[in-house]
Amino acid sequence: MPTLALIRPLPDAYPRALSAYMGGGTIDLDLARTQHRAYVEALRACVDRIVEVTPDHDAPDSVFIEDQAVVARGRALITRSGAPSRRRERQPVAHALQPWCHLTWTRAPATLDGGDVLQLGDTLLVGLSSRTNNAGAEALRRCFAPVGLKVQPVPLPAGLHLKCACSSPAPGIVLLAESSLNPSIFDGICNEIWTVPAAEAYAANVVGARGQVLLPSGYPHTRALLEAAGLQTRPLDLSELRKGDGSLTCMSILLETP
Ligand code: CIR
Repeated sequence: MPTLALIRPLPDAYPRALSAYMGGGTIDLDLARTQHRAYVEALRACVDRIVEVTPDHDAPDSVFIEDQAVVARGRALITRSGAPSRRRERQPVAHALQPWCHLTWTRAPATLDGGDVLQLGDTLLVGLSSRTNNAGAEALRRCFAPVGLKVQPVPLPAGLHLKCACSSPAPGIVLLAESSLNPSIFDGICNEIWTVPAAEAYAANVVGARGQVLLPSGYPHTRALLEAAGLQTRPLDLSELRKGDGSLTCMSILLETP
């Protein structure tokens, strides 16, 4: 169970964030900041403590901290983003993780974005995407094999990251956007798959811990599905964060601390 969340404030340069996938449109920076603050407040229900990494106001995508590290079982693999403009973001994230994790660095030619990695029990699913290559998946395997985690690569048919199509709202459960990935990739590594209708695909990315689930507002079917399972939902307006191709998991790194 995660105890701590690492977050990074929204930078002044955020209106220039990469937006080649679901984003685009003019970003209202003040509204984006309000939405990000509401996200951080909602996260308090999921962890004991929130630690803020120093902002980098010249790095437009730096609020999307998830992409800079994969953390599990006391280890952190500091990634090497598939987006060259994002590589400056990793050093401060590594520094912030140092008190709790044994650090390993991803080296060229490997590329890896944290948004492509979903942990389900003893397995790390890794999306092979425009951001993550085979060498990145191999770096992940080498880093986490000593702590008993297996790595299962999944070629991504579409989308920015693996977790744009799926996430885990509670232990053993996968929330999967309809028609996005072959459900057989989850065989033997989760207990149940809950399918989100294609029209609500954006809501397949949620943050869940301690029976609480943060989800984007405006997705009633997904919300009802989570509540019917006894989870408490916290809908959040993400309009300005989505314009920068952001979703919920990408704005934090959750970790278990001793
Ligand atoms: C990017 O293109 O890298 C950012 N604009 C969005 C990153 C979103 N990250 C994530 O979903 N893990």
